[in-house]
Amino acid sequence: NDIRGCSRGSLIVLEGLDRSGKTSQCGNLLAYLQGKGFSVEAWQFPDRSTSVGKMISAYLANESQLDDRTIHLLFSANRALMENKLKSGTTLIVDRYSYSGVAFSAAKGLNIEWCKAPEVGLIAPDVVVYLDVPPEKAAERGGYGLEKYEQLDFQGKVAEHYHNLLDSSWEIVDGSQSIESVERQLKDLAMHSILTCQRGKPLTNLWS
Ligand code: 2DT
Repeated sequence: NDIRGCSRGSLIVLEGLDRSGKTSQCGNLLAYLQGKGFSVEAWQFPDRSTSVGKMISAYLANESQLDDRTIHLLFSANRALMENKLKSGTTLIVDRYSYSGVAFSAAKGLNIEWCKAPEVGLIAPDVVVYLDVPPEKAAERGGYGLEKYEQLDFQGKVAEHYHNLLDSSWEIVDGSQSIESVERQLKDLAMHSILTCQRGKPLTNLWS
């Protein structure tokens, strides 16, 4: 039973507030798993390289205005297909996914079920790692940039919505710990998830 080949890859999602450390931890985890010889890719949503992604990017930079429902649907239209990648044995480490979609839009007051609807049926992650950092602490980390959602009061609402979305696939990691400590926990969670998928854990779908 070669742990590096044949069976499907794992879908590992990192979620958390802005400045929670997701992006650097995704990079570290990618390097670690590649070093172990796994087939692995790091993706991120929004994918700003596509034409829809460019519209999203302009919106986030306050260069365009869109109705809250319109931007929600653009984020949905920006999700890429994962099933074939996973089935070919590649593990995906994904920086934000549908949970960001629901938490950020619901924080603006949109109906939660409405927010989930366009993403019913997407592949569900095997593990969602939530990097838990209090909004105040995240805001202190070198400050926010200039993007639309990077404001303390709004991030507080997003955090509440994230907590309402928790289910059994979530692992909460205290993102206030040292980078090394967070990294160690992520490696363990990722390895565990990859092995479970290799042993035949079936793919499931979101929000059903
Ligand atoms: P980054 O700073 O990580 O590039 O995120 N967002 C993201 C949504 O509102 N809906 C979504 O579906 C996704 C994936 C979170 C850019 C911002 O976009 C928000 C922060």
